[in-house]
Amino acid sequence: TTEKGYLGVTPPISTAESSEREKEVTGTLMEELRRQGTFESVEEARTREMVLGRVAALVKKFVYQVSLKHGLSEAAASTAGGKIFTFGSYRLGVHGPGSDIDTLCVVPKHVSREDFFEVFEDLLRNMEGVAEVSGVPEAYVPIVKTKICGIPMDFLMARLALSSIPDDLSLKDDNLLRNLDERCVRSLNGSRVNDEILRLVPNPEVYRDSLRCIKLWAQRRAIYSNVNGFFGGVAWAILVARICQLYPNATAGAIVSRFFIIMYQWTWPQPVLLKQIEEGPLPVRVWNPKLYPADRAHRMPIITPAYPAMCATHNVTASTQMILTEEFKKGADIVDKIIVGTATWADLFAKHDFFHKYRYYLQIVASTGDPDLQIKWAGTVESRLRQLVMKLEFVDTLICAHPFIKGFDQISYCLSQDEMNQVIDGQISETIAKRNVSSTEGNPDSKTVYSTTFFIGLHIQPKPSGVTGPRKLDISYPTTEFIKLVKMWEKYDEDTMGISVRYMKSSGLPEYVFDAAERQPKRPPKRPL
Ligand code: 3AT
Ligand code: MN
Ligand code: MN
Repeated sequence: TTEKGYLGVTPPISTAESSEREKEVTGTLMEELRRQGTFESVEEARTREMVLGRVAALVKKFVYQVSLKHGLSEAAASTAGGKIFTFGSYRLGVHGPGSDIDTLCVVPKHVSREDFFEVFEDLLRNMEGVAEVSGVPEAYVPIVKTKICGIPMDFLMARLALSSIPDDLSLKDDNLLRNLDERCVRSLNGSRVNDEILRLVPNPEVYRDSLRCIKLWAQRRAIYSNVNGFFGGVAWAILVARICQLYPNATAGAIVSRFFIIMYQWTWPQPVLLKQIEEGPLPVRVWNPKLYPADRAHRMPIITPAYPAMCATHNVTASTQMILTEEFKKGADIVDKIIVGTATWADLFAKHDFFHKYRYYLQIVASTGDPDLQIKWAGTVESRLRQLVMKLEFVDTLICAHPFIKGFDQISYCLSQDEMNQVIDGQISETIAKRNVSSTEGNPDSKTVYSTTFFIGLHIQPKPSGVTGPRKLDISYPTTEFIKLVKMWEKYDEDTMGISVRYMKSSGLPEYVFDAAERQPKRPPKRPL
């Protein structure tokens, strides 16, 4: 801890030990987390460590080879070093089976980004147990994705202004960021944020168990998604860390129970901070609502603890705030019942009811004829859905526009232009849906359409009593504006990419949104007149 005797921007709420009952429910929580399959096997854990050991050696070999290539002496090349830092769920210790290992490769100044995407990628390809290496050097945060011995890996790279990278290098010093390329600053950020979070929680073990619970709950409730305006991994990690600071001696069960009630009652837009925001050596913006109107617009600000401080939740809209708040309340009620023994942890992890919750939905379909292009086009449409949500929020009779956190991918084999139009429009008939690739092979008219379908649930004001006839809801303006907006994408091409928005009753939802166990109860046909 620090000179003030506690971690965080205020003193703790309580430094008391947890009660016997809280300890008891912590035990049942850990059992439930195991039952839900959130932990990896001992064998997988061993594989991860082995893979990380080999990757650490590979980065050193990479730096050594590139150093020689750039004309450094043998002696200088062998002291040039190179070090890996993990971040993401693995670093926090809350990863599940199948999670990736997010790995930052830190290299000395004479090793370039081009070297990383040529030499390092090549070294990876030739490493034993490596499958499918794919580099995306042009990304906002350039990345190499691969799988080593079955473990998915994400590699970022940062080149520091140092001639060698010692094994005991720490990334804590803000001055390391001086004179770096912006992509390197961004690549360093994830790791620096994670390290700060771990430094700022009083008890890492309690923190990990609590965060594992909250992550599972948020995923099940379909509110784990940064792009759609809910909270992403970093935001959840910071929130749980803040509760841990407020109850430094509590067990995980107690932290989780305090989490829901504190988050439900939080007086937004008061920000959630793990430490005071600091200025630093770069000419970059630090989150500051007093100075910047854009920051003032953040509804539920959760601020990252490493310099430069940023808001991890700038995507939250009026609707997603409403939904998050409602979920905090539901969580608080369930946890209260768990403490008194009238509910179980399994109740907390119950699946969301998004596709049963609303009477009306918007269905948004992004389509192309090419699987690689589809990923980019669907990603673009998804990243703009928030704009549609925000425009819908302006519609008078609409209380809430609830975006679902994932799109549904489909491949359709069409035999006519008519069928293609149906798919592009999001009306995939049973005939098309059931057709498979083998039945269309050799047919010259067959066209494959890749589509990704997103849904927005619409909570519409009930009709005032006494008023008859359908409630008017004019969504044509938001819809048209949204379609215009996605078509402004620089790679948009009218001939190869489709976008459609359709308004539908819940009875029109496609079968694939439901689990086998929760097939939508088809209402019996009305009695004939
Ligand atoms: P998993 O257990 O891997 O699902 P995670 O929290 O590790 O959970 P990710 O691996 O997706 O999640 O992300 C880890 C960090 O990587 C979080 C963020 O700092 C960074 N990150 C994720 N996606 C992107 C992205 N598209 N661009 C830049 N940084 C990203
Ligand atoms: Mn990860
Ligand atoms: Mn990742």
